[in-house]
Amino acid sequence: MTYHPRPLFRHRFVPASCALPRGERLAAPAASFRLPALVRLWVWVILALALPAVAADLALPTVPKKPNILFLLADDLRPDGIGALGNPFVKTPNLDKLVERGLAFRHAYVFGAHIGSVCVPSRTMIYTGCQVFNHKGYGNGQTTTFPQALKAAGYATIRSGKFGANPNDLCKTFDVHLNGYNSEKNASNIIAFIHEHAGKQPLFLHMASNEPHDPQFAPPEFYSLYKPEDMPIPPNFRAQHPFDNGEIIIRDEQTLPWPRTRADLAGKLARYYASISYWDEHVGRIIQTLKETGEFENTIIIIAGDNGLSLGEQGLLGKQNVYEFGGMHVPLVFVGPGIPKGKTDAFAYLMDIFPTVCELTGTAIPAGIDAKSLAPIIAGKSAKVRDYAFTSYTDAQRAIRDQRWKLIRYPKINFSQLFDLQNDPHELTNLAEHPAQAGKLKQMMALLQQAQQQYGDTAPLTSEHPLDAKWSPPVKTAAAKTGPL
Ligand SMILES: [Ca+2]
Repeated sequence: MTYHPRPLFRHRFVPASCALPRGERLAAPAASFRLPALVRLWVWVILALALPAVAADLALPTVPKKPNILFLLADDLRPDGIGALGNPFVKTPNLDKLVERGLAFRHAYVFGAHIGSVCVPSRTMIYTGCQVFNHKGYGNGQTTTFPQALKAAGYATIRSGKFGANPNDLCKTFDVHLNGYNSEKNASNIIAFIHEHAGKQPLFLHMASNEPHDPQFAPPEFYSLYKPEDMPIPPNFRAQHPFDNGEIIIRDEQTLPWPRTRADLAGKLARYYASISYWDEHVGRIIQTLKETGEFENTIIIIAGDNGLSLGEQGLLGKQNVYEFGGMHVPLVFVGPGIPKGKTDAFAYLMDIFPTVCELTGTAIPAGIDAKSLAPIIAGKSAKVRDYAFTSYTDAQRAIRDQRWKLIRYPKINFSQLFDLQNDPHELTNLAEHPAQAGKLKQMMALLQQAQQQYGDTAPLTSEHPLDAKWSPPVKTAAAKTGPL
């Protein structure tokens, strides 16, 4: 697919009074005359001076117009949270139409989180392009932010969305930063901004939705779309996680009681999908507005979640784990002019969105950021920009994966898990203790140490005095705890 800039002049208009009947030509002048020599000389001088400017004007229609950017970031959206990404249960008609036209990164991740509110480091990395161990760049306000880079390139920028558990100081670097509280109001804020600025400047529209984060808000008509008894239960569902992963009873994990039951989980899934459908409805309103204002064909759309979420997998409910169906694995889709249709297994981080958008819009990528532009993958010039994906959660969990193997290390309990993702995508069989995989375990551990060194992660992978891996749920647990985590 090639990029076709919108022509500066949409129509070649010829007034009817100037049109000639077919086959007729303009008659030659009936007579000619010669100007005096001195006057002819002056005419040539004036023409020589004026021609370059005229030529430059004539060249204008070939200069590509900067595309608009619509960045849809949902809160706690899993990589299977959109129908067109392979989920037959969730209803997302508007997002499906976009995803079907775009390029989906199936191995996209949050780089890591140093606190339980995974949203905060994730969004900080998205807005700075710097990873959590980069103390010079991460969230300290000393680097150029994503909106600042686009603003310097001429964009009008707006963020409407979640305020809680969010780097609000960084968000203030958007021209407009609004708290819409829900998808309906966030979409309305974005729509008003489109009407105000479309056609005057390229637009950077960032909807950072509150949904589908618990309590999975949606109006009743969306809840009625899903029946708990129809909800699928994941193949790696467990009533309780088998060991203490270092963050086993945090708030997110208390949104349902222990032991997990299929009935409780089905109710939560139904609410989760309802909240996604509600978000989808209002994404549709934004798309409709872009179409009505003639901006849609010149808009690059990015669809992502700020972090993933376990929904019963391994007995977990939160994003404070590094399983594939956990907190770090996220959806990421690019759609729009110049972007091919399809899927890629290339590894990507959410923070890569920033330099990728810069490259796609001809905007300078700020120096000193850790993120990498995915534009070479989008353009089909390269199959990958990384050989592996490293993820982390506090000092309690580290993971490294390549296209087949994944190692998870729990340093506080000196425990490892090795999974063959090619044959075991649900991480059901731990091969770390399997004698036949001793070499692979050693190799992946070495790769993990290499990644730690690369990114400046100094956390130890082994404890001298390991904690007890056994755990018991609290006797008293409050169901459906809510908050901005
Ligand atoms: Ca989140």
